[in-house]
Order: sequence, then structure tokens, then C-alpha cells
Amino acid sequence: MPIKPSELILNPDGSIYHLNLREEHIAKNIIFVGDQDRVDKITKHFDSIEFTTQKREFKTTTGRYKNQRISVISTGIGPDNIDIVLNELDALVNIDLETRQPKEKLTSLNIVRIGTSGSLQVDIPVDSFVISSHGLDLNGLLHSYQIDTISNPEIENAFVAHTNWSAKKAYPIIISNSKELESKLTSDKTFTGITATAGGFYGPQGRILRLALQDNDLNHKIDSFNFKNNRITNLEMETSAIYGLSKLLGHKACSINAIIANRANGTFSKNPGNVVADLITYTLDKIVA
Ligand code: R1P
Repeated sequence: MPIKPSELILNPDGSIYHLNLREEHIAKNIIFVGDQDRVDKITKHFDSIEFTTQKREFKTTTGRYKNQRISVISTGIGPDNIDIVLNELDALVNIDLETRQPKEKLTSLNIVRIGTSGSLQVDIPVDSFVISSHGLDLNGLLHSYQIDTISNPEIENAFVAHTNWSAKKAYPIIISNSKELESKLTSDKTFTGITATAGGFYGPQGRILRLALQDNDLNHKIDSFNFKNNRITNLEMETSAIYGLSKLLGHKACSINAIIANRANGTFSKNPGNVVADLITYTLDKIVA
């Protein structure tokens, strides 16, 4: 049965609804960033640009860096946007948009997120790079899908017990990265650990401005969690959704984050632009190596 127009929405030019892209516009190697202004900060290093478009927060530029074709896409903030970006990218490569049927031969994309993030550990200072071995989903998005094959109940249950996680909140899920991409990105410049992905910036990440929190101690419970020498290194808002949906759809994914804040000691980078610029050139060269 063809997928109905209300479920798979195309624009009049045949591009997919939110991303404004057709299949020929995207490379197999894709970099995600949150901030649309970060797209140009990456593609200014490219040798050539073949295509660029933007709709809402989703800006895409495709070009070549050191002879490899790469697309850079901004996802905006949060796991809800990742649901749109991953499903629409997968539709571009794995659904025939003319017949509206899944293709028989599936394509696997390589997805690297170049993000910014807050460290939860005193020994991972601002201006460092952190690779996410796992995404710890605290936001509930993935519960809309059949996730039994990708979740890790042993560590999830240990996390729930350690944090006394409220039963009124979505059950946490842990999903691993692509080890192949992780090993490409790893060096003596990188830390590695579990990245917790929250569904908001303030309360869901333990920040108090004027509202009381459901659990004042949650960040400390998160940073003190240790499971077989795996600890939670940082907090941001996209990685677990990227890892979960990539795994379910058959794509490879790995996040690397510039640490711009340290939540454990309250410091913020004096020049976050510099660490992001360094992470961009570092990651580009690792991707094409
Ligand atoms: C919050 O300020 C945003 O910054 C971080 C968070 O994950 C969230 O998207 O990442 P990006 O800089 O990649 O957007």
C-alpha cells in the first residue's frame, strides 16, 4: 500500500515537507548541528558547495570537503525536531517518493552531530570535546516507537534505581552509538561517556530560575551514576533521539560535543565560539581521514 499524502507529505516540487530536500540533494555523510548559523561555519571550510536550502530551522548545505561529499543540516533545538529530521532524511533515501513505497534496497547514512553541551563532571572542563558513547533518553520521544531491540534494560533499571526516577516521567532509555564512527572521531583530545538528552533546557536539565523542580538533586544523582565504569558525562537535547531513530532505521550515528558549560562547578567558556570552531575543523578532518 502506498503511504498516504497525509502521512508522507511532499512539497509541490517533490521535496520532503519540512526539510525541503529531494534525494539528490543529500550526501551519505551527514553532519547535524543544532544552530542554523553553525551550518555556514562548517561549510566555509568546504572546497565546493553544490546545494543549499532552508525552511524554518532546517538549513541544509551539501558540498565537498577534501573530495568527500558531505551534507550539513541544522536540526534546531530538541528531540522533537530530531524526529522530523531523521524520519524525513530516511524517507529521502529509503522510500520511493513517486510510488510512496519503501525501497527494497536500503541505504545507511553516516550521521555525526557536532553539538554544544554542558559537562556534568568536574574533570571534563569547559572547552573540551566529548564523544557520546550512548544517548540517555530522558525526554520520552523514543517511547512512541518499538524500542525493545535497541534499549538496554540492565543499565536503564540501574539508572532508575540510582536516581529514584519519578514514575510520572518517561522511562529512561539508553542507546549506543556507532562504534565505527566513534573510533574515527576518537583521539587523545576527546573524552567519552554517556550523554543525557533532556527534553528542555531549564527544568529538564535541573536549572532553577523561578520555578521549583520535581527533583532538586537530579543533576547530582545523574553525575554520580556509574554502571560498569560507564558514567554520564554531559547533558544536551538531541543525542539520544539521534541514536535511537538512527538505530531503528539502520543508520550509523555518533555525537561529538564542544563543552561550553560545566554544570558541576558552574563555569561557562570564556569564548564558546573558539571551542566550536576547533571542534568543527577537528571533526571534518576525522570524517574524511
Ligand atoms: C541549547 O542551547 C541547545 O544547544 C545544544 C543543546 O543540545 C540544544 O540544542 O546543542 P546545539 O548547540 O547543537 O544546538
